[in-house]
Amino acid sequence: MSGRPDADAVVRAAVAVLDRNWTGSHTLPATGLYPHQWSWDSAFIAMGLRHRSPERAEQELESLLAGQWADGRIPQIVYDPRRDDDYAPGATFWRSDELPGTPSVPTAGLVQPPNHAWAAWEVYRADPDADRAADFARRVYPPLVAWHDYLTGRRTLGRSPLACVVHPWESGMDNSPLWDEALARLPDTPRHKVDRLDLRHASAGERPSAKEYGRFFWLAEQYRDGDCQDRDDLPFLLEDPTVNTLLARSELALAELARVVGADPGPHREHHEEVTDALDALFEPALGLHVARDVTTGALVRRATVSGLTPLLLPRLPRATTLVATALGPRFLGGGALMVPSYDVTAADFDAGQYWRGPAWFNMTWLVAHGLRLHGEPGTADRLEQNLRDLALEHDFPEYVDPATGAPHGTRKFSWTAAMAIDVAV
Ligand code: 9WN
Repeated sequence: MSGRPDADAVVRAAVAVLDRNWTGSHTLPATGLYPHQWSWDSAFIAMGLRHRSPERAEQELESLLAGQWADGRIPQIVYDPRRDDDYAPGATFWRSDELPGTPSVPTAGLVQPPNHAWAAWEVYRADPDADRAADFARRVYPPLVAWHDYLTGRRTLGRSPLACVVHPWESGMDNSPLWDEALARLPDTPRHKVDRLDLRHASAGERPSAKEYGRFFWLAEQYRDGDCQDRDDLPFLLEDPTVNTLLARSELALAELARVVGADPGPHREHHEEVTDALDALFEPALGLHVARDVTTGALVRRATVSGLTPLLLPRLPRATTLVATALGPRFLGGGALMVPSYDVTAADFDAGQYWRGPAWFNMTWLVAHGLRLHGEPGTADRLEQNLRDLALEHDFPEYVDPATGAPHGTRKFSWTAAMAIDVAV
């Protein structure tokens, strides 16, 4: 995609953002609002960093892996203890050091979507130093296998090969409409005082509501007080399309890494197929895309969100033609959106500025663009990627944008926005 006049300017500015947010061992999602290391952010960041410094991209992923638990989970957040007063819930909320099998660094007990093995494979491929790349592959393959084993062993709580999320934070799409009904069944009164430290850095209208935060904290408290054990009677248990799509996509990457390190790629390919097939249970014909399944009630959550478009990343997806039509149709891109809205623009409660309830995010647009290219829509993929990098540069790498106008929202100098912009500009 080289040759476009401002590609260099995009890369230069994006690299400056990643340099600014680099701590020496990992990249903060954004200084201020997110002062620790976040799991799926680091994998997206590594995807962009690999073009400028494969070595730093390797360090980014390995610094996250230093937070892995003995049961294989890669935590949502690896805390920097020096910044524990800057984000809630912090390390003192989780008290991970009091549990057996936890690492020496403090972490959250929850997880985030598994895009790590995919990122590790892309970083490996981008590293021109063959010895360094091979060493990296040898070091990361076993912990990445353990991570997938955790998801497929302890998290398949819905009598299906699909992994469950036990908290909205685990989906990475915290206040997505997919979680409304399940959250409505929960109390919004945690014992822990809900510190809204986030509101120092972002306006209330752009962040989850007080009620949502009450429920987020209540649920996190329940999970922590149960020693972060995964049981099928947890109060929030859902199967999410993006979590499982990234699991399946990452299994393909693990199969490639297995080949490199002399392990058997067969089980990874088989698991890829199994999750791809199982995802069909989340397909909702009336909406033309995948939705979440509430394991507690057994019901599908009939809301069209960007999560339900990401199965397009899977090469052998049976519903690909329908998903492409839905992506290009009135709920998402049909009205001329510049990037992919996080929620159905035709829904009565669509809100173009409210976090995961309407705005377009750069990581999700990048994922959907990949999927559209894979399934025969290169023109739309190119247009989305062009808009992605242009809006990123124009608005100082915002967290998310109004999908119709491109108006920026949330924090600025946001790391994965910069990383995605580098990836599509080089
Ligand atoms: C909770 C760091 C994270 C992203 C999530 C995004 C937001 C955190 C928050 O920021 O979530 O994990 O405080 O709102 O929703 O996807 O990983 O960038």
